[in-house]
Amino acid sequence: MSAISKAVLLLLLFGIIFAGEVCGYRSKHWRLGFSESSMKYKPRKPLQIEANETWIWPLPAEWTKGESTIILDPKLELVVQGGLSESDVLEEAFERYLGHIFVHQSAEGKKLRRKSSSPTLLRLVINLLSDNQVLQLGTDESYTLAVPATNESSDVYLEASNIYGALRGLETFSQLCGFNFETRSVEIRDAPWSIKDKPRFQYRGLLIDTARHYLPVETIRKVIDSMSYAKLNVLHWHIVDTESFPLEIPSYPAMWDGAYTKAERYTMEDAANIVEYARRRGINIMPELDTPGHAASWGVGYPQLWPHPKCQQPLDVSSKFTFEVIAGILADFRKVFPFDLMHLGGDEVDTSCWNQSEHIRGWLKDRNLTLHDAYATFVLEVQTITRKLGWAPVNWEEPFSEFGKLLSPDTVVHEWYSNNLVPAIVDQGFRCIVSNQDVWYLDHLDVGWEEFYLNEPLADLNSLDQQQLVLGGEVCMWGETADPGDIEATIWPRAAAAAERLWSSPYVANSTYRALPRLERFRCLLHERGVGAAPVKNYYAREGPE
Ligand code: CP6
Repeated sequence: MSAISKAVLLLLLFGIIFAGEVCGYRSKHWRLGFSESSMKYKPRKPLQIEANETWIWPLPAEWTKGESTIILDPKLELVVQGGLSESDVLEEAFERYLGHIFVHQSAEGKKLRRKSSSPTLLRLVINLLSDNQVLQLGTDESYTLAVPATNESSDVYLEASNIYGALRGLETFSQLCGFNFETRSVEIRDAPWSIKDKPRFQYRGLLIDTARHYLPVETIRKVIDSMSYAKLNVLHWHIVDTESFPLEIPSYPAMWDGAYTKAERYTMEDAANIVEYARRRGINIMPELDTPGHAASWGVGYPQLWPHPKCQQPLDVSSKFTFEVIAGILADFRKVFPFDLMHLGGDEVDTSCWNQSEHIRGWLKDRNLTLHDAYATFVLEVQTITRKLGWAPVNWEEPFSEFGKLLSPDTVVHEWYSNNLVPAIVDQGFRCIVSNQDVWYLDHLDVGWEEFYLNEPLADLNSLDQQQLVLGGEVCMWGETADPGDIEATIWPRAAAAAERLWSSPYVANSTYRALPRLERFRCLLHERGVGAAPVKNYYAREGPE
């Protein structure tokens, strides 16, 4: 190849690549400690994506873009029309997003606002196709977003089936906006934009664990805020476990004696407020009551639930009182948790304790039950209580593996432990949530974002019927090693990698190489919004000097 054709090829290559805002964190300090010559300052490289791409995280289903730049007026107005002509959820959300979009201008005061003589984009019109305001599993979150090519006399147009799709569209809209530090205005580049978007999976979850470390309500609110930025839609609240029982239970007022301290508790009103706070961001709360294992803290207030004072779990399977308590707790839960799904745990049950208790041994013998039978009886009884209260039960995978055929057919099986159990779960006709512990457990700090990104929930499922039983997936922030001080940095940015896997088409979101600059930028967005996300890549530790 001649030198000239090489040069032309290089030019072409650079032609299709263009630079975005400088929002990477290639610290100039990382070279310290290497040779003297490498310590001189080098400007950071701007983040780059290919010309036909978008920065939006997670990637939308379809988009087209143009080449003009339009300017957004800080006095942008919201107009809601269609199925609802006003919506406090959307009005509040719009105000929040204005705060995110105009963050620099609001910090610098009114004098930087654009003069009204210059044409700016003034209206955001949201057209709702229905007045449905119920948020449930399967609520339609699709939307279309059109940003015009010019400022003059045109609106940004967002259309959605309902307010929750509109919330997703507002998030996308906010990610198209950027502050231009030369003109000191907020602009949208590459207009006109036409975006058609919908989630790949209806269940896109994050687990938090308030038993191993208490999380203040404010921390939970911040986690909910950050989930909405990544379009996650279910917060799985693992409320109680062996270590503590932090939630008030009106039917059994001594139950929260099992909390660490009086300060480290939630009232039922706190719980109801969290549910409503999440709903206003398009996020359902799925509570978990883990039985019969992981429940020793229940016995602090009610010691009769322990098989034996020295052998405190699983909960006493032989006593009526155990199931009365569970029914009471679930009835109390039902008043504040409206989501269709109720997580009943059922994981990691070591039944040997039942054999160490004389009265339970006698109970088993009278009924001719094995320990395994008793475990099944327990889980099935709790499922029955749960179904009577109008929930579909969710269980971790162990009950499925141990006695799957006995489970109620509407059970959602939550895969986590066995590598590749999903095909077996859907073969039996059960719905499934995927949380493969090797790649989607956030407490595993050595697992990188690329592994989160590349986990495919539908791996090895060939038929559409099988695939449709996979509701989606969930990343798990188990609380043994994370507390309010580091939970954001442990969740983000890796949860965002899974969020794109769950939202976006696998045909588009298929390359970590292409995702990297976009994820770096999404992390900047999290920082701008006050979320303490960790570095995507620690360049100091992972790379040598250039
Ligand atoms: N707590 C509960 C946990 C875990 C599970 N259930 C867990 C197990 C293994 C790992 C991480 C978390 N801490 N209640 C399993 C679903 Cl590696």
